[in-house]
Amino acid sequence: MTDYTKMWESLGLDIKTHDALLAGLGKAYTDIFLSQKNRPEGMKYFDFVMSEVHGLRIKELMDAKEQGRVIIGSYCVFVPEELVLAVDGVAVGLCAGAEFNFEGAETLLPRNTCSLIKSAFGFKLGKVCPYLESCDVIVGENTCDGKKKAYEIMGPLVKDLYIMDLPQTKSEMAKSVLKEEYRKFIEKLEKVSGKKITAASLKKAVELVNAKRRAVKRLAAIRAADPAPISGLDSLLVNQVFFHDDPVRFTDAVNKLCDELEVRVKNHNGVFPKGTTRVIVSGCPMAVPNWKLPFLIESSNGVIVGEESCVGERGSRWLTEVKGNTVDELLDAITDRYFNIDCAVFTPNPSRLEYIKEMTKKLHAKGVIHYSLQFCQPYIMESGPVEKELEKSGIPTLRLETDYGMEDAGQLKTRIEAFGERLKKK
Ligand code: BJ8
Repeated sequence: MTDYTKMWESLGLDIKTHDALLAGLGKAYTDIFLSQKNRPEGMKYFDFVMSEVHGLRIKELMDAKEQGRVIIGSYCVFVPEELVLAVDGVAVGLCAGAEFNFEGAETLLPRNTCSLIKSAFGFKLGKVCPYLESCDVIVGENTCDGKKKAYEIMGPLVKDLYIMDLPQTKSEMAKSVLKEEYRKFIEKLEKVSGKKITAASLKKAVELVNAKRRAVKRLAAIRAADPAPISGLDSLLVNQVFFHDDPVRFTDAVNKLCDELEVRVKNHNGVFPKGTTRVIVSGCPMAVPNWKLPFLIESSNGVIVGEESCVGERGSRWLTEVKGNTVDELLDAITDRYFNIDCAVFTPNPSRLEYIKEMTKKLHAKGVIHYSLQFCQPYIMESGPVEKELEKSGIPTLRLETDYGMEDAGQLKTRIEAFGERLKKK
């Protein structure tokens, strides 16, 4: 095994704490992922990516930097990867899914902040995230109030925090605000990279990201089969790796996995028996290594067949139409694409509810588990009306609120099992 200690030291990581974090991550991965039965062969690639997530991939980022490419980190699917690729940059997702150094985070943030934000701060203050430390620019997008205010506090802690303002309604004026923000982001990218975006470079980037999204859409569609050819845990992992891996290599690996899964479907070869209770998980994004809820569901005789989440279909279901011959025309197409994203920070947000219903139908799910992180106002607030409407449409719904800790695991499991009993009678 390659020793990356020197590279991590050069990034200013706290080696002892980082070693402990990697050991914990490796154990959790073995217990949760490698213990699954009859996994697709194609998941070996993702096992490898995870085993090298702080190693080889970071080395690739360092090599890219040496070649003069910029590394742009972000915390939200509203930050267009296409624009980063169009200056030959590398885009990396920075959301963190582990309860790490929350005591440190709470010296700067209120206790009642969601785990996703606390985790980002815990990783920064604990000096354990090589992605964060590799970034030339970190984009902080103004979405929920928690993130907005947290970025004000994060600013002095990082090298270059770029704030992107986002609209919160779906009016025409809001769309023009989004386009203007993306235009300003282009200016920033051109400045830090020293490269100009052209229609050709932007078109190429759009096609590259479309290919990546097409591959995960293909995976999402295959999951309509019963028996399920892949677990929800493994599918989530693919969607998490989406934010870290090289886009071309990732697309290729997902398509290979899909080839295998299509054969499985033909042969009625599943990871769970036919007729296993099928659910959709909807709500807050689950960043690596947040596998808590899927693990609880799939170890309670259920299978997750779709994620209505930014680490899932909300983040990838729309493609960008490749139309236009100028940067401005292509930017219109990009804005159109991103403006569809139905994050709960938008008001009103009816398309999200409609899509949960659509997913439930097309993936033959029996019910929906709505997942909110504690203190996440947008998703907790939206979960009440979502539950009411889904139940009215005959879709049983379980609303869960949790965090990254394991203290409530037993209680959650009991509720999930009771919900499973309800679904069996449906
Ligand atoms: S587009 S969901 S990635 S903002 S969990 S930090 S909302 S308090 S993550 Fe998100 Fe973009 Fe929307 Fe998607 Fe705030 Fe809630 Fe915390 Fe959240």
